[in-house]
Amino acid sequence: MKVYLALGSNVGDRAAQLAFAREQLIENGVDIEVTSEVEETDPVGGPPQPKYLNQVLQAETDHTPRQLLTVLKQIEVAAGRRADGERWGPRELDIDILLYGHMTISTPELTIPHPQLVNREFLLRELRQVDPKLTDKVSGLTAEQLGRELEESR
Ligand code: PH2
Ligand code: MG
Ligand code: MG
Repeated sequence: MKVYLALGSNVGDRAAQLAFAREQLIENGVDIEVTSEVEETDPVGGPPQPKYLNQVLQAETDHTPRQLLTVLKQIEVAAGRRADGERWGPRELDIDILLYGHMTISTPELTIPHPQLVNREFLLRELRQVDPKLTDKVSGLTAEQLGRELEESR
């Protein structure tokens, strides 16, 4: 299955933690195919906190969404993230599933597509770097068009 993941870090050696995430993903059955640039972004939501480094990846995996989520959580913990951290608070490493094929999932643990995807300019900008033609089923717009609309609405 083709998946799109978002990496984020705003505590410690941010670039090293993103590199650790990419390395661990590959070791755990998530084959990274395309990477966006690593971008420094202002924090969105949560308490006052340092700037993030963010990056979007396109990957291929045989894991189910739930298995993939378990793998991502293990990598976050291995990078030093505390499980009891504040919602939207600072973190060593965050790995989110933006898209899992064309699947939509809505459970307490997992919402796919990622609910913040269309609200965060940097996610759309990075997503369109890895796949500009990717299309949103609801609006019929490509990542490129959605990103431009969001930028123009500011
Ligand atoms: N993640 C959050 C909260 N706020 N802001 C930026 N810029 N980047 C993030 O990855 C981010 C955030 C919680 O997941
Ligand atoms: Mg997140
Ligand atoms: Mg997360």
